[in-house]
Amino acid sequence: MRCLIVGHLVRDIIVKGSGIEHRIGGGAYYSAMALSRFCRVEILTSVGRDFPESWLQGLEEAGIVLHTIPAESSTSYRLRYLDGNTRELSLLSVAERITNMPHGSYDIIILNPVAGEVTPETVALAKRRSNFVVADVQGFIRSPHPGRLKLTGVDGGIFNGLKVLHSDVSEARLVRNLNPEGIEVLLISRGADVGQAYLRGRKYTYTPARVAVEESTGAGDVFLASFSYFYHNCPFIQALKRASAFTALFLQRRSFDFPMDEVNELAMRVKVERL
Ligand code: INS
Repeated sequence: MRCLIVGHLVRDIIVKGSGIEHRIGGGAYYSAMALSRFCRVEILTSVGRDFPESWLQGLEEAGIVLHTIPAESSTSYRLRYLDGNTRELSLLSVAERITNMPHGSYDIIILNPVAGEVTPETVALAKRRSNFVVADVQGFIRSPHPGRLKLTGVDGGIFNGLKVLHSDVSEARLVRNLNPEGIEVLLISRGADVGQAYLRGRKYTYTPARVAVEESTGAGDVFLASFSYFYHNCPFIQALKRASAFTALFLQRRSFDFPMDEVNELAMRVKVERL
């Protein structure tokens, strides 16, 4: 399987208590790492020369192919964690917008921007290139101007026709005219709490497996990518349970090298109900 992931790789500055860590991040990074164990992954992104070479090498070593639009500076966020699931974000710098796409056919295209870099035209282009396009709301509703994160809004019409759309519950409120029937699967997550999922407009709830989490960076990105892969290959409820378990194991370990057996075992503890 060949997958394209579109969005900025990010220089994350993670602040927890008095500790500071500089790490690679961005929805594209977490989605790509989650998929790299299952598929051939390419990332379409934009970074500047300030992006550490060793981080790019790490991606190449994971077998991920990069298509890079050069930029003056890379996108960078400061994420200050107040507790495992609560954080404050500040945008420090932004790379270039992504307005084109590599040619070729992809089994899955994941649009996972972090700072408004994927335009409605790029969403339309992706829909012409693949019949399995998925997206995360987060980067579509963020202002691209540096400073304390400002949320704008987006017209949900651009998401009609997508296979999967993921949104955090607080972000979903900023999507105007969001139409669950226009999207095959709509996933609305609430951190560790009960989430909602719509399959062609039919509502379900899911209760994620409980794990101890120190920080939640990348949770939505891993959930969206793993769900998309599982949903490409198995029925909806099974895909939802597996994606929720996969995300829980990632958050618990902050690595992707756990065996699928563990995912399948934990998936049995995820409750999905049709309303
Ligand atoms: C993180 C992560 C988050 C996103 C942040 C990003 O690395 O990808 O999902 O909200 O903006 O810096």
